[in-house]
Amino acid sequence: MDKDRLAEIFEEVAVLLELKGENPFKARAYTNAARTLTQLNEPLETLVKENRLGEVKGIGERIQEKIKEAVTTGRLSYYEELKQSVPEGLVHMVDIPGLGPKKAKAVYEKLGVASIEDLEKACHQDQIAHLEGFGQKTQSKILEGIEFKRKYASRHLVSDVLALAEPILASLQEHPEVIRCDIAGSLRRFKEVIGDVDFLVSAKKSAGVIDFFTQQPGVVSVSAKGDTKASVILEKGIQGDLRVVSDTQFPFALAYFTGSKEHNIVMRQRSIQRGMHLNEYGLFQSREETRDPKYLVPCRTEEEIFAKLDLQYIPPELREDNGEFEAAEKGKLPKLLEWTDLKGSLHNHSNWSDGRDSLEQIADHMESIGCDYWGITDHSKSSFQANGLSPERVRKQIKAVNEVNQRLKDQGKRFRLLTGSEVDILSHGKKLDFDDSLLAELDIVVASIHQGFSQSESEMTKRILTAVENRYVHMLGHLTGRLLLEREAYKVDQYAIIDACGETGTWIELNANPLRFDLDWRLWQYAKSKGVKCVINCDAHRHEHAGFLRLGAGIARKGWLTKKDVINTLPMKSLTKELQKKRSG
Ligand code: DGT
Ligand code: CA
Ligand code: CA
Ligand code: ZN
Repeated sequence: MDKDRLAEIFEEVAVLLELKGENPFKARAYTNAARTLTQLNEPLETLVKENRLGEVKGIGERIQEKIKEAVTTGRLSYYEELKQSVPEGLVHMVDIPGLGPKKAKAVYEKLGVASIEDLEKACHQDQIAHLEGFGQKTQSKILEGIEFKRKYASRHLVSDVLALAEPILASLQEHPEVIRCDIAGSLRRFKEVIGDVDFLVSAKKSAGVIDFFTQQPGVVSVSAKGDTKASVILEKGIQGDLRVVSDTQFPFALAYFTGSKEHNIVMRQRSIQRGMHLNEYGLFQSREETRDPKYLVPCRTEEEIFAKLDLQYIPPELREDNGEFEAAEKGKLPKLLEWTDLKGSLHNHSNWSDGRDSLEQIADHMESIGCDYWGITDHSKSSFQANGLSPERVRKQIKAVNEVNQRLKDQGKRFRLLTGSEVDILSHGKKLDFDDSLLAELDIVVASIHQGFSQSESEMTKRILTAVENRYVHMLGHLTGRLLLEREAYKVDQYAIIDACGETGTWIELNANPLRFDLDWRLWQYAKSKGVKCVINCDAHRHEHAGFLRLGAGIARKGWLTKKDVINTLPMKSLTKELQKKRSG
């Protein structure tokens, strides 16, 4: 057990002791010990092995024994027993602003309230206000605290976080004292869902930068402000952390705070195997944990750190300990897709179904932002809630698309719309919403599920497989139907579907709507191994959704995809050829 984990445990022990109403000095001793541990410069193992715990200031004999036990056995029986004796919900209650251990204990003893949910109920029933020492004001503060904790403890879509973080990064970059700055953490790794944003800055002096950061537009409140760190709450309740370091430390801190934790652990191990120590302060030529500059192995950039550990530069999106080390060791990391490789989106909607814009408007806009083509795949008739098209309307739309294309051609433009349909995979009879004869008339056919979500996994899988086996279906749309942070995926055997797609030459969409990112990035390496191509689709319902291409590319990178793996990097001519393959095969 390392000192950070043990420090966390000691903090929790202190809370548990307070909840049990034990002597406050005893609780404080654990809080102090926790702080001492995090500031320790040596590994605990060394101190224990050499019997030198007594040298550490502020740690009494009783706590020394606990440290020994934790370090040698990896467990702390005292902590485990304490935990058993206090309801778990009560521990969570302590974190509510306006409550704390003393009040939590009182509420528990007097009303038997032992969870946040029960506490909220008791507030609404006006029970808390009538407890001795509480009152109306405290009660409403507790309710606010619960609200706050729910909202701000939540997780956020990468798109929302990016929209707030990028302007702040840009403005930090402009600050005169800032030397280098970047975003670290899960946002830099491009996770689909983000906890908080981590900004990192190098500067000669930090005070001005910290003030500047806390005054940025988008900052709603400042939760903490120190000499080298600050935490703020941004709009939508997103937390932002800033750390200011020296420019020498910058690349090391950037690598450390980019994570992931799992990736960092391997990096650390690699440094130890080479007689060094890597942490947020630097890479040190030392067999012990240290931050002493005299052992520093200077590195100007992350590239140099990786090189010192005999690794190719690992792009942030791949830092999940998901095979990147094996590949980087051999210099075999793929050259990841760039979003600018994308030439258009093949699954999109117009005002013929539930989109906002007309065919003319879509063509002009997508041409103006530099696309080569744009697929119009409105809903099919069974999606009546989305104004799905009947076969007659589909045929009319084909004509309308051709007219737009004729106009573009006359204007000497290269851009073209493609005709298509997002055809429903029906829930019964294992069928698609349109006959093959109609599908054969379209440039692009996307098959998706929009109804009958509650079927069993085997039924759902079979249903989708009929679409895969149809020679006119080019690709599957949003395979699992998940909506991040809103709706779980329906049950489906994704591996079986991927296998079948590989066998039939069917593509799978990476739906780039940030609520979906479906197929998930974790499955693309498998899909690739089965020879399945990816299509990064905006599923656009309005012009602004064209921006999803960039987000989708980020997720594709996270899934290790290269330009070659993605169909809509192809120029029009090769795309048209690819679109014919399955049909004629
Ligand atoms: P999030 O914010 O939950 O979306 O995810 P991250 O990855 O941004 O996590 P965060 O903000 O808690 O910390 C940023 C990075 O700092 C994390 O990816 C790795 C590094 N880090 C934080 N705590 C630890 C730790 O205890 N051990 C190691 N090895 N790395 C850590
Ligand atoms: Ca973070
Ligand atoms: Ca953080
Ligand atoms: Zn769609």
